[in-house]
Amino acid sequence: MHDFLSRLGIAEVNSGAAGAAGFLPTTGRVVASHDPATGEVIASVQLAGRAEYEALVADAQTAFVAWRELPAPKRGEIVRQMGEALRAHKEDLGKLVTLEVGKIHSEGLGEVQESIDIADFAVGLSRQLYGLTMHSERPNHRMYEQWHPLGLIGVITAFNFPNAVWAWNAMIAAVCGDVVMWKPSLKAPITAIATHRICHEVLARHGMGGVFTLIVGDDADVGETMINDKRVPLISATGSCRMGRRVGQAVAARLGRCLLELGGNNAIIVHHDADLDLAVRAVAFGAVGTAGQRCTTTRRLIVHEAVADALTARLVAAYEKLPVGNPLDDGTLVGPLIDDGAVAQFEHAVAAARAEGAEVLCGGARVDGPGSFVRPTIVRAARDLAIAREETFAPILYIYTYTDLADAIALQNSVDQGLSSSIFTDSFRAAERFLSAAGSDCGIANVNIGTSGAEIGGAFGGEKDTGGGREAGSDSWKAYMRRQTCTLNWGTSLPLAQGVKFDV
Ligand code: UN1
Repeated sequence: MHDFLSRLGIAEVNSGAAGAAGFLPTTGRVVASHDPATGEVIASVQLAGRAEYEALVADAQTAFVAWRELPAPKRGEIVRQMGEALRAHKEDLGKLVTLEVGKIHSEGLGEVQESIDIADFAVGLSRQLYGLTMHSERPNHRMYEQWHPLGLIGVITAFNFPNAVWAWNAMIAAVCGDVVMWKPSLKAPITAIATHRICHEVLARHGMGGVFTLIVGDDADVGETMINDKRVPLISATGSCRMGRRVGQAVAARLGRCLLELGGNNAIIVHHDADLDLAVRAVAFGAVGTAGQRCTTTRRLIVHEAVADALTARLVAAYEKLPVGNPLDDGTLVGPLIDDGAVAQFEHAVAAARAEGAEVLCGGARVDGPGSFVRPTIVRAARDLAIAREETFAPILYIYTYTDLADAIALQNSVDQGLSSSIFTDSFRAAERFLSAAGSDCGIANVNIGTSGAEIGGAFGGEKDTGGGREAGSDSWKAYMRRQTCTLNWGTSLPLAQGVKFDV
């Protein structure tokens, strides 16, 4: 076992449930987590089931009563210490992210940095959970709104950001006064266990161990129980559109709240006046970074016909030099896909594109040998491809050409998903048009930067089948709180609003 795993407290077989006092004994099936670069087992987890779920809900509910009483800036101070603990473990945790999900080391570190950043953001926010005051129409009345915590938040995360997406939710929810139960992906449970342990140690020092709980279990069992549980007023879920539909329906049926961050099918438009040096670098990072497994990955490139051949040639040349290999090795830019199931989906998409008459310009095949590696792939599409309307979690870039910017924007917007989008142009008019109400329909719209790699300060999320949720910065915190409108009468009469008379 790697040294850094023992420093993170990872055993060969780990418990899949952690409550107020720490990890609990579990009795479910044992699931191994594999290094996607070698196929070797990293460590295993004994899954938790409904009995542990009930115990954790009880811990969380007890913790909530104490946590919500603590002033928000005091909660912020504890979150600050969690950010410090993540800083102290950044190198080890970043390596674990790389080992377990295959993103290159710099991206593994970047992911932990994203968690540290959101902790810092949440600390400041803990003194800025502002409500508005309004002028009452009645004399001697005061109106204002205040924000209270919701309670227990269920956070369901995907494998591709096994650390940061939980932190986006957990750090913000914590300063808001909520408690969080985390159900991570079974494809990345070890990162979740290590991350939880680091933060739990800080909470436990303050006698607040139940504020964050962790449950590693099956969707059909634990996941379904959580999304149908009225004691969990908000479910924040990241994953596929299919998963989001299931979560959305179950939570809506009990009139709960959802925060959904689902699939993307993100495009970059490259206008005729674009700086192609910037565009090549941004497209390569957007399409190939994290081996094409970000929800913000660039999947479609829509290029003005005047620069299409030049840009395509430069991209193919850049792709052919991309170092594919073990993500822990210095110099590697493309690691493996998460598993062989993902490789099969990649192969299916390439075959489907060929069957639709598209031309594979480079890549298109898996890499022989151990590990779930594929070659970064560029597909030239002479017409709209059905397969390009689906989100395939792999480094496949579909290139289209256009003549009129209006057509490029329409093509970009024509997919079901609406997460991220970009335009490369030096034209003020083209950029503003892209950003206008008639422009990109996505939750994120960028100019001269790619579709992925958003900062935590903005609200993160997208429209249409992406689910409509917003996480991380700006005023996303409001999703984790309930708004209360308060009217106080400090006078000696009881005037009614709207001039209504009701004298008794
Ligand atoms: C995700 O893929 O689910 O903007 C999140 C980005 C990252 C977050 C991606 N900051 O690419």
